[in-house]
Order: sequence, then C-alpha cells, then structure tokens
Amino acid sequence: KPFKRILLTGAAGGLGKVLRDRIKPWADVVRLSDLADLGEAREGEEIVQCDLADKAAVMKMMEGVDAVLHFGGISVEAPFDAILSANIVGTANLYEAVHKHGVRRVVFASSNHAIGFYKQTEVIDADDPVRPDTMYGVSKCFGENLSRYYFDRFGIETVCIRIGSSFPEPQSARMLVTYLSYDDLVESLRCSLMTAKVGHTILFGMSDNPAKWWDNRKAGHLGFVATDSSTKFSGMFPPSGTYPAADDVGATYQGGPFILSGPQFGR
Ligand code: NAI
Ligand code: 15L
Repeated sequence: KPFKRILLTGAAGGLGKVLRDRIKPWADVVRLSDLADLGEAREGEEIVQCDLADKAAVMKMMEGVDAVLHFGGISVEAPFDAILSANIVGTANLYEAVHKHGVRRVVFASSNHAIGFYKQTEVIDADDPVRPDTMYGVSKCFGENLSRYYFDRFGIETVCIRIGSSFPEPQSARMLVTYLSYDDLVESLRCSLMTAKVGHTILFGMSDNPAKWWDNRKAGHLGFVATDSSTKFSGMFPPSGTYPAADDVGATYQGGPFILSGPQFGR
C-alpha cells in the first residue's frame, strides 16, 4: 500500500464516516480521530479521540503518521471563540505536529466559503484573492495560508480542497453548481495523495456539474477528473420562472445562505 499510516481527522463527521472505509486501500493503518466518539476500532484502524485544540494530544496523535487528511473542525458558521479553538488553534496544532513528526503530505478540507463573497455570475480560479463570507470562511483562509507557509518554509506539501457541497444529493438550486459527489471527493483525495509532487495546490472540490463558478486548470497537475454530475438531480430544483429579489443573497453570492448565517444574524 502507498502509505503506512494515514491520519483522518473529523472521522466521526458526515464526510469522515464516508471516508472511513474508502481510504483503507491506501494505507496499512488508518488512524481515525475526532472529538466525538468513533466506536470500536475495526480491522486496520486505530482510534484517537481528542480535541484538536489540545496541543499535546495532537502532537501524540501524529506519531508514526505519513499523510494526513484534515477534515476535523467546525463545518459551519459559529461563534468566533468556537471557530478560533477548533479551526484556527486546531489547525495550527496539527501543522506543528506534522512538522515535528516529519509528515510530508497533508490534504486540508478547505471550503468554498473561503471565496463565498464572489458573485454567482463570476468564474474564479486558485489565484483570485480569497473573499471569505463568514468567520468560518476566514478560518479556512487561515488554514490555506498556514499550509502555504509550512510549504514555503519547510517543504511540507498540502492540497487545499475548497469543497463545494458534498452530500448524498444537492439540497438547493445553488448546490447543483457546488455539488461534489462522494465518489468524486474520494477521487480528489486519491489524486491529492498519490501525485508525486503537489507543492501547495488549491483545488475546487466539485463534480462535473453543468454550471461552474470555479476553474480548476491551475490544479491540472493533480490529474483529478470528476466523473459525476449534478445533472441527474436538476429536476429537484426546477427554475421558478421568476427572477430572485435583488436582496436574495442565496441567489447572489457563491456562498449562498452562509452569508447571512451565524450568531451576528441570530441564526
Ligand atoms: P461535520 O461537522 O459533519 O464533521 C466535522 C467533524 O469534526 C465532527 O465529527 C466534529 O466532531 C469534529 N470536530 C469539531 N471540532 C473538533 C475539535 N475541536 N477537535 C476534534 N474534532 C472536532 O462536517 P463534514 O461535512 O463532515 O465536513 C468535514 C470537513 O470538510 C470540515 O472541515 C468542513 O469544514 C469541510 N467541508 C465540508 C463540506 C461539505 O459539503 N460536507 C463543504 C466544505 C467544507
Ligand atoms: C461548507 O463549508 C459546509 O461545511 C457544508 O455544510 C455545506 O453547507 C457547504 O459548505 C456548502 O456551501 O454547501
């Protein structure tokens, strides 16, 4: 197998549960970690339950690891203190441990909310400046910058996947554009881990959907080719025939309803 031990953080989450079995062919041992309970370790698994904000625990969790899939943290808008602890301090702890233990490759689950304030009428690529739409999005920008620093300073390679919407099915018309199927997610991870040289790469995590806001040509060296598409779900969200109101953020910005989410808006 290509790796001895892959660490998956956020293993109890929605995507972590999907990845738990699907990454097994890539490593002798998969080390699963989360703040939440992960149940019993199955064959070929190790379990480490810890808070990413606990520096000593994260350092220990990294022993013997040769690649990391960093999916742990808060995955929606939340009070800043919580984001600070899980996503900012947590990711800083993770990279410090990666560096100390000589891990060569990380895949960071970034988010489209790092660029959510671009309009749905724009097409952007990896070189366009970030435009986070939430404190959550700001924390993903921090992770992207931190990983850039660890590459430039120490040569630790990271692929930041700005995941669109990875669920069994799109849940809104917006997600017909941002949809990333689970199979395509797994393939994007496989490419991110197996490509010989990735340096610091930003990949937009989307399936081959009919409409696109993101141009992945600058991640072409990964060889990632999406094979699914949201087309088969388009009947779920037929065009209403009326124009959205000018103040309908869900239909205006790429981040959709996240723009109005969070404690400062009382939701
Ligand atoms: P999720 O919320 O279901 O899973 C996140 C996991 O991280 C949870 O199991 C949670 O217990 C764990 N976690 C939270 N704080 C922690 C801490 N302080 N220490 C240790 N573990 C902690 O989210 P989901 O959907 O599985 O997403 C996984 C990753 O992918 C997240 O980083 C999210 O931001 C990112 N992402 C997901 C998208 C999606 O469509 N599902 C879209 C864009 C990004
Ligand atoms: C995200 O970053 C979230 O983690 C996920 O829950 C989805 O809402 C997704 O973005 C999205 O934009 O649809």
